[in-house]
Amino acid sequence: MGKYTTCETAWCPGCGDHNILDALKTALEIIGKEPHEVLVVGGIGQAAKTPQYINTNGFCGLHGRAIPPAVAAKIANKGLTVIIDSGDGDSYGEGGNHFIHNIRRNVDITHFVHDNQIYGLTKGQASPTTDEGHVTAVQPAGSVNMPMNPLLLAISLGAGFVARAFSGDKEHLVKVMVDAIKYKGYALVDILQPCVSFNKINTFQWYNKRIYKLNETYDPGNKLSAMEKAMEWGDKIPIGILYKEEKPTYHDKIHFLRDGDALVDRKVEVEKVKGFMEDFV
Ligand SMILES: Cc1ncc(C[n+]2csc(CCOP(=O)(O)OP(=O)(O)O)c2C)c(N)n1
Ligand code: SF4
Ligand SMILES: [Mg+2]
Repeated sequence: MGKYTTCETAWCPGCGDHNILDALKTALEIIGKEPHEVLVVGGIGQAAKTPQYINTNGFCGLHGRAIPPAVAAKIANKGLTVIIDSGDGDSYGEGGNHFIHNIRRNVDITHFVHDNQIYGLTKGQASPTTDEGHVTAVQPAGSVNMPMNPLLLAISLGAGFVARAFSGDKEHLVKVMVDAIKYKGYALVDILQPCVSFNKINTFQWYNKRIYKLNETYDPGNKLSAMEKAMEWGDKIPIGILYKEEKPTYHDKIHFLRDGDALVDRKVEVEKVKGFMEDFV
């Protein structure tokens, strides 16, 4: 048995979440960090239960609030490998504002989004990535909103690692996860994840018919091609690393964080702090 273990989950049999949890475990085994060196963070939702199912450090935030504690943990403890594992609603809907502004910060964290194009836990309402016209129990005439394109948004905001994977292709998913975790800076992987109970449209078969892998002739360093690939959705859906660029992280730009020990390992100089506080009395 490896260092990483998972436990029984409350997910439906056949749900795409199972493969993502397995792939995460395999990716962490490959990377070789100890479980205590890793923090997995979720918000609320089916996907967001992941931190409860793997033997790393874990944190469950409020709905839409996976990104702020993940960023805070990395700022406080730069030695931690910080991974967000959460849903499309959590990451792009309730957490949309955090998604946008933390891309701009480029903190060195990895963001895996279980994108089932639906609110799974609350039984199938439209999420930000639900296709227009998709009929749900509370959108009986079909979703009227245009779906959000998280990959295009992330690339346009300057994210340095933007990828898409599919929960039905675990081998490929593991490879993308390993590259994303190793990347220095904010890395987004949107993982297409069929919700077998509440999304009867975007099924394993639906994705299998459309998905194709980007091959070695594709250049992930070309931003315009990456944007074009991010917009490809319909009869053909590309998976793989759409965009990759090395760039300075938040810690690289703030010397106080970059140099010296992690904040959690520094001595707090109480007398100095008292002095500052007295200025405000
Ligand atoms: C602020 C807030 N709004 C709504 C909810 C209700 N809620 C809980 S989980 C959920 C849906 C989660 O969807 P997603 O993030 O896509 O995860 P999934 O269950 O599909 O994996 C909603 C709407 C909540 N808990 N908090
Ligand atoms: S409701 Fe959907 S997302 Fe949630 S566990 Fe079941 S199949 Fe998976
Ligand atoms: Mg969802």
